[in-house]
Amino acid sequence: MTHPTNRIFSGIQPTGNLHLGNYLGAIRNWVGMQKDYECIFCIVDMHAITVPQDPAALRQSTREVTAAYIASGIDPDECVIFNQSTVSGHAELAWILGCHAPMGWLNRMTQFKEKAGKKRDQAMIGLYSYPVLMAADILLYKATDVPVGEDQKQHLELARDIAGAFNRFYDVEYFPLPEPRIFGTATRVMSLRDGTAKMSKSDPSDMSRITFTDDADAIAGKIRRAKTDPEPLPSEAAGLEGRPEADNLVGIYGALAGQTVDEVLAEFGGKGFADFKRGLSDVAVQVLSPITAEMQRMLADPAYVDSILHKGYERANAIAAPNLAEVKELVGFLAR
Ligand code: AQP
Repeated sequence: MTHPTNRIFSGIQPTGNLHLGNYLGAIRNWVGMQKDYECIFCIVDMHAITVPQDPAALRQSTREVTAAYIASGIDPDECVIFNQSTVSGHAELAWILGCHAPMGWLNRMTQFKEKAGKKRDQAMIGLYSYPVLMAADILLYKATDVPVGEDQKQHLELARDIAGAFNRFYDVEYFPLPEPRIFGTATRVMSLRDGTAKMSKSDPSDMSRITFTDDADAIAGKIRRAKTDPEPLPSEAAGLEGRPEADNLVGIYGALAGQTVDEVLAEFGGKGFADFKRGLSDVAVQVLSPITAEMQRMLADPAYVDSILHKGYERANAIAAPNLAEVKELVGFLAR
């Protein structure tokens, strides 16, 4: 049984406009990994429908996320880029793994609790079993490493537990246990309206996030209206404690400009937010404008985007299909 030695799997849900959090927390790090790893970057449309989606919007978002990957610097010749639903092995393996994952493990998942809220009984089974599908995504390719944000760490640990349970039950080292790659430098970007809430596609307020479809004026407007506090910026990182909005904006500036928090504060410490926000707008526009322009250029030619996804499907399925056949054999399913 062969195991790849350095294969990455990661994905983003096509649930709306990608935002600065997706870029700084995920995509930008992937760009840096493609030289050292065999990379599979998925647009996880099956995960997207764990909450209601409009079909036309889902199709459009799938193309947008694909274009955003490539415009951000992911090379479609080097990396496999595809949408999850085209490779049926994800659903098939999720079923098999779901038969090896006790409900007690899933009951601990905090994302389900947060997303289902108080209406737990009305939440869909798909939302509940989301982490099993995520385990299938990773294990279908025997990925060795998974870049994850802090928020997805618990799901990855579950994927490792499920892989271990499967291996033990069939008494075989079939699935490698995927390692989390949590970036020390990855930024957890918070909402522009509330420094304690994650910047998110599903936040009802568009003013809470900077998206890949915002032009320079929109970016500047959102930053200008971002929530702050009345104090000037501190001169050292310790002074950001208890000031979530200031902390978030300084963190974003540093991530975009490639500076540490102390370097940012060395420049802006003692100044008011008006000066700082002008600087932040400039650096945000500088980084995002070329990406959004390239994305728009690609989206004007949907057939090109679809051709990338089709090529990605063929490459992904070529890895997935033999793995799934081996899994079915181990489970004891008679082949056609
Ligand atoms: N605010 C964030 N800061 C840093 N990283 C973030 N990511 C998302 N938001 C931030 C990272 O982006 C990747 C893909 O996320 P996803 O779309 O699959 O799901 P999500 O984490 O649930 O993102 P959203 O925007 O909050 O989507 P919705 O609103 O649809 O649930 C992940 O690597 C994530 O860490």
